[in-house]
Amino acid sequence: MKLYDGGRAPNPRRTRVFLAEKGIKVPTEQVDLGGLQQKSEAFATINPLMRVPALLLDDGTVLTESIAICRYFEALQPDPPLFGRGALEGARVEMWNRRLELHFLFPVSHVFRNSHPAMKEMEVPQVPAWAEANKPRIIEFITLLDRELKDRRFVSGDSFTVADITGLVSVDFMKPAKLAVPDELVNLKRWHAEVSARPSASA
Ligand SMILES: N[C@@H](CCC(=O)N[C@@H](CS)C(=O)NCC(=O)O)C(=O)O
Repeated sequence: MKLYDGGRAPNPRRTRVFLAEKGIKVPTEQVDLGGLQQKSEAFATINPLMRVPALLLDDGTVLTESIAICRYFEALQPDPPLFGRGALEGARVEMWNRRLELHFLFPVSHVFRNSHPAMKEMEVPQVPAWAEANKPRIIEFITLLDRELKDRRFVSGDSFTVADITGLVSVDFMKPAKLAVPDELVNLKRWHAEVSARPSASA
């Protein structure tokens, strides 16, 4: 088994944090995104979408999409449960993870990819107006998230789940996108401080 990883990029980081929470170690190979190694012929045969993470299994099967990879490991090692326990909890985790992806991680990614000079060769064409259009959407969503976190410890309930991992990488990805969490979002800041202090956060 081999995990194709991508340094500080948010999606490979989601998988690494997930594995660290589970205490699972997987041999990894770094794909140099800055050097556009993901677009090489060799990597395109592993993932034709030319993105990381990608997990190569011993029988040659390749899994891509960070959450699909996380689900694979969840099934192999259910403890600690990071996709919830039972029908309702599982659905709530899925709901919050999707909400965070669609309304937080992806918009922050759009801002970064469409405004940062270092992304010129990866995001073709760069559309600065799309970066600008996403900024108020991010603030609107994290304001909602802040209200939700007023009454609970983690994103989807009382337990740390994959939705917290998506939230953690999204908040941290705001920095290179030159975005900041407004000071008044105190519940979001409290939650971020707590999840950042987990040993897995540095994975
Ligand atoms: N939906 C995919 C997204 C994968 C993705 O976009 N990965 C980025 C790094 S965060 C990438 O490989 N970018 C390379 C590129 O755009 O050329 C997932 O969840 O894994």
